[in-house]
Amino acid sequence: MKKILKYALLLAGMTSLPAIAHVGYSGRNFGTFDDTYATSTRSEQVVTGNYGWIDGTDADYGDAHKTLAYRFTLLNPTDVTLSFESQVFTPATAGAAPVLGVLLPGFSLYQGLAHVAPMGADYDSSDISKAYRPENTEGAFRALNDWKIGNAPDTVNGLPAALSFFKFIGNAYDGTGFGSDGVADGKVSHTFMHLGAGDYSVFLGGSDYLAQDISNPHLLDKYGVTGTLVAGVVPEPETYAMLLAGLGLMGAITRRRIKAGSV
Ligand SMILES: [Ca+2]
Ligand SMILES: [Ca+2]
Repeated sequence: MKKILKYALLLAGMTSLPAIAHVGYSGRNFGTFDDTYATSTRSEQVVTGNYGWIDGTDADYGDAHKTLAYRFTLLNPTDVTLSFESQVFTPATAGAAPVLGVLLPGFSLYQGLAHVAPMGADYDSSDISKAYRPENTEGAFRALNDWKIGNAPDTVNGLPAALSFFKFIGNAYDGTGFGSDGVADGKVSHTFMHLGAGDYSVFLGGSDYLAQDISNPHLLDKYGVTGTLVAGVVPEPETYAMLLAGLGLMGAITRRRIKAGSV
């Protein structure tokens, strides 16, 4: 599998833009939340390959380039639900091809953030990343463990290279394998209870392990995804009761109106 992957990465390197080669959160910052109930959605994000998340569950780690990084910040301890769903769409860029593949999404949540501008972005093949991770690993990404990835020295500002640290909290993935959500429908969701205040990163990618095979005609396909974060304390039961009572009342009024109109 390793040799296959190296060849695949070579191909991927030739066909992908440099901009997606480093860990970045552009377009994928869910925002900052306290314990007030709030939701945030980030749509039309694109990941290459349908295996990026699950490839980081094995002994030789995974390639962070085949994942997407999201971030959010909590000001107070609270619950957070993260949901990801495969999204077929046509990018707004003129002449861009539609993103048609159905992603089987998998993701992991970590405490910590990658380096963000003005610091240099982290990447798998930086000297400091390679020095940190074991030899013969496919990349720095680990789906079920703590992990580190670093940037290059900043020669302009005289800053040394540094490692970012991601402390593993939990994960979920779409599919029917061990530990999956049991239904391969392009959707996965998980609630993390009582997260503390601080910065968090989510790494998302495909969860079809066999999709990384070089013979897969969809090896380098692009997959679209929309992600939703729900933060804060879910409304109290009394609030639900009032809401349901209100809906019931509206339903009764509507039924009465329909009936009245039909007479
Ligand atoms: Ca791997
Ligand atoms: Ca599912």
